[in-house]
Order: sequence, then C-alpha cells, then structure tokens
Amino acid sequence: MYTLHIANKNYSSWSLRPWLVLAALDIPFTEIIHPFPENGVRDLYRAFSPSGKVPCLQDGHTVVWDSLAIVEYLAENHVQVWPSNKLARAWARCAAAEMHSGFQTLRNNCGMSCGIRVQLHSISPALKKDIDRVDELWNEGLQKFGGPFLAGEKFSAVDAFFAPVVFRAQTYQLPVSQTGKTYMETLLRLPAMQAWYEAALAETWREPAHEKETIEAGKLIADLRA
Ligand SMILES: N[C@@H](CCC(=O)N[C@@H](CS)C(=O)NCC(=O)O)C(=O)O
Repeated sequence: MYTLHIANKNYSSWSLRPWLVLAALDIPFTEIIHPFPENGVRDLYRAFSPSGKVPCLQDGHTVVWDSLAIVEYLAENHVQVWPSNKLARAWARCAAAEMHSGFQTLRNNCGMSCGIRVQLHSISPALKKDIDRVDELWNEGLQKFGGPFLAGEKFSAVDAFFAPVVFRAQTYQLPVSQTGKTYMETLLRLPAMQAWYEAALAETWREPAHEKETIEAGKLIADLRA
C-alpha cells in the first residue's frame, strides 16, 4: 500500500497532483497530512522526505519525492496514469513537464488557496502570458484528443498537473476562454477533486505566509473555509 505525505489541502498545490492521480484512478493509498507549521520552520518534513518538501510517496522501503517523479513511479505499475495512445501520451508528458517547470508568475501571484475568492488588483503582462499559455494548452489538448479531459476521454496525469491551476482560476477568476471554462467545470466536478475541495474547506489551519501571499494579490471577496 502506498503512503502519500502531503501538506494542507487548501494550499498545497504540489501535493494535489499525485494525490489526484491516486484518488481519481482508484489506486489504494493512505494519506498523511503534515500541516505547514505556523512559524514557517519546515525542517520537520526532512523526517520523511529527503528534499524536505511534500509530496513524498512511500512504497515499502522505497521513498519517492517530487510530484513528477512520484507520478512516473506510479505509472510503472498503473498503465492508466498516462494515456494509452502514444501521441496523446507524448503531448500529456510535455504539457505536464511544462507545468512542472514553468509558470512562475502564475505560481507567485496566484498562490493556491482553494477556499477563498479574490479579486486581483491587476493582471500584469507576465501573468497574462502565463494564463494565456495555460489556456492555449487546454484548448490544444481538448481539440487534438477530443476531450473532455486534456488527453482524451479519460482522466490522466496531465489533468492532475493542471488541477491546481483550475483551483487558482476559480479563486482569482482568471480570464480563460469558454473552452477553458468548460474544462475547469469538468475537473471541478470530478469526485476526487470535490473530495479534495471539501477537505480543504474543512481545514482550520492557517499559515501566515500563504495567507499573506493570497491577500497581497487582490481584494478578498469570500472566505468559504471553516
Ligand atoms: N518540485 C517539487 C515542489 C515541492 C514543493 O515545493 N512543495 C512545497 C509544498 S506545496 C513544500 O514542501 N514546501 C516546504 C518548503 O519549501 O520548506 C514537487 O514537484 O514536488
């Protein structure tokens, strides 16, 4: 049985990716949540994760850290992690890798906080560029492979890599195309996404650094958390 170490569901965008792969594909696992300490000292993650970061997967004596490595590790045992079609699989891996290594402005300006709604003060050209590229990728995948998921009929790891953006787009009402909005609805309706969202809303932990980051970006319109 896999054990996945994650942080707060409200904030931890990296944790969401492998968690969603496991949950949406019905792969049995146990989750252990390590809330971000309020004093910002995160060395305690070193107790179970070599990088001192989450997510981190334990499979018996094997420890796998970093969301992309975890997903690739899972793919070795579960063929449904990536699309079965070779072209779709190549595209899905490219899009997931691009998300994993880029979109710094989107990440910095629109920190994930599932349970709040924020009206951004402004959208800088750099942020607009990131949003437009996400939307372009979504449109490309949906058109090429027929939807409703990015690489075709079935949910796969590439959807998991964009799941945090879907929550960010919901929180900050990011401007995406109609096709992008339809894709967001598809992902938000996924039972595993709903389970994550409900758990995020129920959390009562507040971590000052994340709270500050989200409020700095704009005006708080709603806080739906417990
Ligand atoms: N590239 C890593 C990033 C992991 C990451 O930054 N995780 C954050 C939480 S969402 C973390 O553990 N931060 C703790 C710290 O930086 O001390 C991945 O894909 O897993």
